[in-house]
Amino acid sequence: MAHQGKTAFVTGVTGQDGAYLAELLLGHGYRVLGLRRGNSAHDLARLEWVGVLDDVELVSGDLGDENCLARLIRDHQPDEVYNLAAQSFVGSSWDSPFATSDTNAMGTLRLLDAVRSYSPHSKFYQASTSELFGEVRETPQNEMTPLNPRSPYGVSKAFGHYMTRNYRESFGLHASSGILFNHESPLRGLSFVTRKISAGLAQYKAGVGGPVSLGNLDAQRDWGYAKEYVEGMWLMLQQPEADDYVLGTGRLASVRDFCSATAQALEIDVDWSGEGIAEEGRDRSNGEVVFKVDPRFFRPAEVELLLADPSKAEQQLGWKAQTDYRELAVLMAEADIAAAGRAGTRVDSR
Ligand code: NDP
Ligand code: GDR
Repeated sequence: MAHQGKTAFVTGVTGQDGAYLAELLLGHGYRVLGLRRGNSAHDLARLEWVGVLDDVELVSGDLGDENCLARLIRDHQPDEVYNLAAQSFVGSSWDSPFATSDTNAMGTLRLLDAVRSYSPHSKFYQASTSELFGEVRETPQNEMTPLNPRSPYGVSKAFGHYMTRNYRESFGLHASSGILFNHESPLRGLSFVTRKISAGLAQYKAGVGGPVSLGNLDAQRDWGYAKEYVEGMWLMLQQPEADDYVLGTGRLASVRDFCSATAQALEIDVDWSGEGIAEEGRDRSNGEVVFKVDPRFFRPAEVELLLADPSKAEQQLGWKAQTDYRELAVLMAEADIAAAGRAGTRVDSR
């Protein structure tokens, strides 16, 4: 396909946000180069799902390989670089802190340095996160809130965040960080709690799965719809000056609330009882346990509450989240009930 427009280089293109961002950029007429580290058909499923697999130009590489990143940036001179690749599961970051840090911290530096050395005109987007705030001291959180990360993932992302700012200030790169609060979709990985709930409950509803085992039901998050958030990423790179922006809905819900919203979407009437690790949710229609607590899913250090103040993005980018967590639960449940019973929808063990 001949492209008259800009070229974007997207790391993490096989992930949830990568697929939606590729769709958005192609819609704007971009040539999209996507970094792919794997070689299985499985990792292309999301690009296929959004219908862009044939339009994204996949290039092989890894954030661990600085020569490869330098070569790709030098050869393609992209107008925009979106660094979405990461070991993005907070829970695994305690098991693999070195690999998490190498990808999320050093990988970001490798890419920033390739841009600085070989294509300094490229605009750069860094996938920063509300996990930077960790154990919060003020609520809601905005761009000025002090960082206090509470997991190896959060610490690794703090390095990437500060390095992006440092390259902006030191070398004049147009490098922006999006501090994005949790955003979900039917493309969300099966380990993350919202998708674990929607896929698990859809399997229960379809008669092919048992109860959904969860950790901390009291954790509260600001959950939005991923498809809307990639628009915010793109808008950040269309600004005359690079900057940092918080994206979120400005509304809170607990893990338990998300369970109840998903159950409602699937017309399962849940009766909650018990406390702590004895808490459970039963299907009123037959008394079967549909949600239970399993201490294996508690984290060594929990982030109890994250709530965005997205007013800067609203004022400066004209960006505003549209979908709240209940609507999100409905659209995820609908996608998972359609898929339930088909291969490849089993809920991960963690
Ligand atoms: P996913 O986990 O769905 O996608 C991560 C992507 O990174 C995958 O394409 C994965 O490839 C790729 N990747 C992992 N390690 C490497 C590596 N060493 N080299 C190259 N590619 C690699 O994440 P999301 O789409 O949900 O998130 C996108 C980004 O935004 C991440 O950086 C995440 O930390 C951050 N973020 C996400 C939020 C959310 O709520 N979704 C909120 C805030 C920030 P493969 O397919 O091979 O595994
Ligand atoms: P998070 O998302 O850690 O916020 O990181 P996740 O969905 O994993 O957890 C959210 C909250 O739910 C609690 N929880 C469980 N979590 C999982 N995964 N599995 C469970 O069984 C479970 N039970 C309760 C967690 O303890 C937590 O409090 C996501 C990722 O996308 C990051 O990459 C991103 O940076 C942040 O969102 C913003």
